[in-house]
Amino acid sequence: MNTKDFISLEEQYGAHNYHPLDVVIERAEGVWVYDVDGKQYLDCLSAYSAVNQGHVHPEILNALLEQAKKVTLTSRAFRNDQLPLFYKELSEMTGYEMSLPMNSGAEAVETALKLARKWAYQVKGVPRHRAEIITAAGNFHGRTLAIITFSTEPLYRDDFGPFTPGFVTVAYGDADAIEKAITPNTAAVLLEPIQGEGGVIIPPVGYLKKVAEICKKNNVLLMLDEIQTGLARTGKLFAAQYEDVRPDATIIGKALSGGFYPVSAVLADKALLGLFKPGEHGSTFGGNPLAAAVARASLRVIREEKLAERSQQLGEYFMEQLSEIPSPHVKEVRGKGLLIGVELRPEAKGARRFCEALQEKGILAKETHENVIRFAPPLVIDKETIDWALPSIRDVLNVK
Ligand code: IF1
Repeated sequence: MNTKDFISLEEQYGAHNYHPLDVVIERAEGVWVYDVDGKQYLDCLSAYSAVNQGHVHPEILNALLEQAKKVTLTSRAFRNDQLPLFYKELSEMTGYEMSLPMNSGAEAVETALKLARKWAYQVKGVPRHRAEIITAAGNFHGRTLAIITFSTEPLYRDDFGPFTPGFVTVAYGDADAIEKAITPNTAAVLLEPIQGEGGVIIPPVGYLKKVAEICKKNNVLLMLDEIQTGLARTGKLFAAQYEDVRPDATIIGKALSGGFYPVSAVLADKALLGLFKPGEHGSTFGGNPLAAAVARASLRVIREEKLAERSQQLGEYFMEQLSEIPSPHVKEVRGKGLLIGVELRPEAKGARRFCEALQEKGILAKETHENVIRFAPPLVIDKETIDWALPSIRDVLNVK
């Protein structure tokens, strides 16, 4: 079987809900991935920031293997000896009193939405079934029916109605728009600190801080989706820390497992997360011992290898170097830590062809929103590897 064979099997038997680059990956280690022909690539996507710790991190692998030999799934009908330690370590690391574990990011977002509604009825006194949640245009929070209700991307939404009531969408980056949208029935504001899928959109300085103040003043919860930006990706444990904002709920996923296994969670204090009563929410796999053991190791690696500091330092260097590349196609280079977007001019005819050219040179990156190339390598990358990649990136950004 060669690359072509794998691709044709996939095209024949799999749903066509993706348009991947034609690279068939067989194994990976750290920042490198290898295709079925043995060709080596630098991973500049990190599975959308799920492998911040690097591919197949040995410590996380070990935790996975050791736990898999003991017990993998108990369901929450019984208790297991990993989940309590996961809860405690997550709390100590993030400063939230409690957490609720799920699997995918979208499930954790749904969990937060349910929590906000419950809080609105039980605590704020909003009349039942009237709660409203404010979201931002250009958001990406997942693919469930409730979540795509407030997507503003026609491709993600248009063919999938009818939609879920109770959501309001305002412009991103505009705190006044949020204040204007608040009514007595508003339960929460849900935002990404940086919009990843939206094209690495960084809101104006002070935005999150102002939104947090508005929420506090109006008795509205602030919930931040740090599924992509969190866990060291942007140079701090959470991107909201750049503005000293501590939201009422923080949603995490992706790198919570270092890419080994889907693990997500909602973080909040007891006054909020304590509202869920037995039976009101759950998941067969959420909080299972294998997931908990993997997540504990993933968090340990983030701490021990100081991945936030690494991301901040190397991100600054990488972004500076990218900004200095003379190219007729580049409109703007922006980012935080190692979440970097290179926006191309409309005349560049799309980012996809540049990603294909990078693939030729042994660098895997993915376009987002037509015109943005995202550079988000695993946070264990070093300066030498960035220096290795830069000449190729320079060449590609100068092709006609
Ligand atoms: C795909 C995008 C990235 C997320 C934020 C929740 C979720 C995501 C901020 C849902 C997921 C993924 C999904 C993945 C591609 C990827 C993505 F381009 F689609 F938008 F990263 F930028 N909140 N993002 O970024 O988490 O349920 O997927 O675990 O192929 O859809 P999930």
